[in-house]
Amino acid sequence: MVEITEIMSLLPHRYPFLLIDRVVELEPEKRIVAVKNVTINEPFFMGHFPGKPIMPGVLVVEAMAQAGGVLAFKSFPGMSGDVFFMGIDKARFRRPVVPGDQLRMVVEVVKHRREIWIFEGNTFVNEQKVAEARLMATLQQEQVET
Ligand code: BDE
Repeated sequence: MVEITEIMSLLPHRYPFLLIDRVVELEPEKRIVAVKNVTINEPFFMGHFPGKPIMPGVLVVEAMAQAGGVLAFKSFPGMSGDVFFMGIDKARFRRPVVPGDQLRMVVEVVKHRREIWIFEGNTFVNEQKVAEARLMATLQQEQVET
C-alpha cells in the first residue's frame, strides 16, 4: 500500500491534476493497482458537462499513466530522474465515469528495457471496465554533475 503523501513524493503532479489517491497493490516491474475516488467537486465537472457530470476519458487515461509512473519509480527505489509519457495506443472509453465512482486502475508492464516502458492499463468501476489503453513511457535518468 502506498498512501497519498508518498505518491506525492514520487509524482510531481498536484491539484487539479493528481489523479490517483492510493496504491492498493504493487508488484515491482510487473503490476500496480491504484484507486481514485471521483467526487462532484472535481474541477473538470464544471465544464464537462454543465448539468451532466462525466469524467473526461482522457483523464482516466492520465490516471492510468500516473499509476504507471508510480510503478516505474517503485520498481527502482534508488532511481533519480523523471518518467515521461511518450505515447498512447488502443485507448477505448467503455463507460461514463460519474461522481461517486471509485476508479480502479490496473496497470501492467508489457515490457521494459533500460529506458522504454510499455504498459497495458485497464480501469474498472465495480468490476466493470470503463477504459483501457496501452501506454509508452521513457525514463530520463537525471544527469549527474561532474
Ligand atoms: C459512454 C461511454 C464512454 N464515455 C462516455 C459515455 C457517455 O455516455 N457519454 N455521455 C455524454 C453525454 C454528454 C451530454 Br452533454 C449529455 O447531455 C448526455 Br445525455 C450524455 O450522455
